[in-house]
Amino acid sequence: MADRRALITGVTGQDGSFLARLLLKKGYRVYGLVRRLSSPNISNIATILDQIELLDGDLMDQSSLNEAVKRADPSEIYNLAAQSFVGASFSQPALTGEITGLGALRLLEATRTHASSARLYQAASSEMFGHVDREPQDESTPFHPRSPYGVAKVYAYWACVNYREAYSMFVSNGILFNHESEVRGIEFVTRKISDGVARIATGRAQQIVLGNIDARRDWGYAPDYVDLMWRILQYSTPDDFVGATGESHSVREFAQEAFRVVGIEDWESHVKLDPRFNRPAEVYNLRGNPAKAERELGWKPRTRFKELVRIMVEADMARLESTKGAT
Ligand code: NAP
Ligand code: F7E
Repeated sequence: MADRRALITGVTGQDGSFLARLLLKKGYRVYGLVRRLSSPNISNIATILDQIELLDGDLMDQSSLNEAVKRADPSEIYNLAAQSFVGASFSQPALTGEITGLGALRLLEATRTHASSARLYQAASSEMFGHVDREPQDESTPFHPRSPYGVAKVYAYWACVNYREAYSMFVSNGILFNHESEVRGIEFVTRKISDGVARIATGRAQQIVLGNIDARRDWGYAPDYVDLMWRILQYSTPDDFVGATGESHSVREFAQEAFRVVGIEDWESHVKLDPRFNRPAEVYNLRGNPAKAERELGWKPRTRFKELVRIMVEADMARLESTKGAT
């Protein structure tokens, strides 16, 4: 096999940590970009630290990206780093634009200058569709982002298309719908619920406080989606693909199913609504059509809604059981 070298930005995050494991299994040499924090955030990659090489760098800093790309000399680059929380993008819009939008441009520039034949994957998002006028959404659905995060992702998406057209680079966008897992960040609604349900079931808490529980999302399982990222970069040409399950469920249904996993039926008595968690502009309903990825890449999400909820709740229950006495 030719020397396959991958550089992953966002390697410490949910998707980055699953993708690093997938690429190691496939025999890649894996480099991960990590930014400096006062306390290193490496819990998701702790068990593979001896198999990957970490490179210092930040999407805010062009020279660090140049150095990381030169050092890794990658055949594939996965840009997964972002300020990825939609809620925070309303309170930190300029920072989100810098990291999630301009950060992608900086990485494209580093790639154009130092690894122009590398294939680059951009983590685009269903948040770009935002206020939708059709269902399900696919690669031809117009963008109408509803948050500074969505706006920044649209910028990054078009920057990628532009580098493809202007410099004939192999740059592809994966327009992925929500995907979750047992290592999903705690502020996202699915993990907030699975963690909250586990706390209630083990007597550590009484309630979960949520915002708009009528919002609907197309939720899949992150390990299925990192496999799609890899397939997108193995395709014959650079292109854009939607990744989704094709089903949508409300936050309310997610909560009901999560409480069902632990045998709590009167779930509504454990859920409090607080407008503090509502967003200035909401994305009410997203459901994707993954037909192109299925047809061209042979990709199919394997994990369905109920199984996803069960995986997440059981993982949080196990984590709390293993730290008995802790809060
Ligand atoms: P995540 O868990 O929030 O991970 C984000 C990663 O970005 C972390 O490793 C974080 O590092 C890193 N990062 C943040 N700011 C950075 C900066 N200035 N420079 C370098 N690295 C920085 O996100 P995820 O859920 O894995 O998502 C991966 C990507 O897919 C993101 O771009 C996200 O926007 C996009 N996306 C996600 C979904 C989804 O449902 N999960 C759907 C569509 C698109 P620290 O550990 O230092 O914070
Ligand atoms: O919200 C509603 C909230 O924060 C989902 C990111 O990975 O997916 C993610 O963005 C829905 C929204 O994810 C609470 O209003 C109700 O309608 O889990 P979320 P998101 O905004 O869909 C996309 C595809 C990405 O690209 C992003 O990076 O749930 N909701 N109550 C709540 N949301 C949160 N966070 N907390 C609540 O209490």
